[in-house]
Amino acid sequence: MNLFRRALVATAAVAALAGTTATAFAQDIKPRLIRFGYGLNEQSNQGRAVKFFAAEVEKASGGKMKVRAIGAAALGPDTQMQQALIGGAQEMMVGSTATLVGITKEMALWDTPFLFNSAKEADAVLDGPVGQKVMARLQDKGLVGLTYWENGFRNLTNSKRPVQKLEDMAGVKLRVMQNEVFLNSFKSLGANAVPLPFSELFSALESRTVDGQENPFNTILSSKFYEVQKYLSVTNHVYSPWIITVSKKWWDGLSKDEQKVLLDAAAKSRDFERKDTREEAAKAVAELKAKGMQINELSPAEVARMRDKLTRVNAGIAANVGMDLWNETQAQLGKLRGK
Ligand code: TK8
Repeated sequence: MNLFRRALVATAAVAALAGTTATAFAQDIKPRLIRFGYGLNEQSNQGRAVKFFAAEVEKASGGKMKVRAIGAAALGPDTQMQQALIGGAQEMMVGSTATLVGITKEMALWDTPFLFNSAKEADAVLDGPVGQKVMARLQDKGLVGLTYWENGFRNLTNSKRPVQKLEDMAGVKLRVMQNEVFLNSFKSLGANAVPLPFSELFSALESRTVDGQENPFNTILSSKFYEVQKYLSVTNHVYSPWIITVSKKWWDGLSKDEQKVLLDAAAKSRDFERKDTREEAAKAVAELKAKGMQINELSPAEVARMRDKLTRVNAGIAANVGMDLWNETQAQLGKLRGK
């Protein structure tokens, strides 16, 4: 080995040692088991992103922090997991922001029908000051929000008839999330809205306890709703975020290094999840058609009629989340739209 090569090898060895030291010794990281619950199945966009997050945490903590991913609502529906986090019986979860409104009323902002016109707008507002402010409100309630993931724009499915116009909603028994805004929105569209946890949805559709539901394309596909739903109407009536939350009780006992591992992994998982979800959504319509669903778009005139009915719930949301937050959101959206 010549001198130059020997020097190179020595440098590499020192660098490798320094790397090990930094991850395994210098950082204040203890062995931790993190029970991370979620509602969809392992094969869904939610399942893939939780898996990604788990791998990032293990890698960054030198294998000390282990994430046990528990999907398909095996730890209970969103609302039950939220209580487990608050009480400290479970460490982490990801779920719909819509099921958090009973804990933090500001979360209802995201339930505003037609709030965002594009995923780009959603990213800007959720990751910006408004989104961070809403997330920070969880802390007084025993939860720490880490980041928003994309659930997506919601669309309507049912087993009765294609919904082409407002009147077609009449009498459709429609499952909605356990959330007042969704309940009022669909009642005002003429549907018979029934709140149910997601974990009970498939069997409710299968047994015809309800006729329909609304969720993004990805979920209609991954939860196999096409097996029990014939009609899909592309309504894009609201953008749904998911949010990663941590038990504050547990979080407060973590070292700064441990918290950083989770924050960094959350940030990476956000980018992974949004990209993966958007790629899947772009292909989903063709797949759902191939699975036998009858898909219809709504005419612009019908979308306008629906929008008109739905935006009537906006005043109630604004009052509920507070005018300051509402106005700040509208101001940012105005800027984004170049107004
Ligand atoms: C999954 C739910 C789901 C939501 C729903 O836990 O309930 O319809 O869209 O993603 O949060």
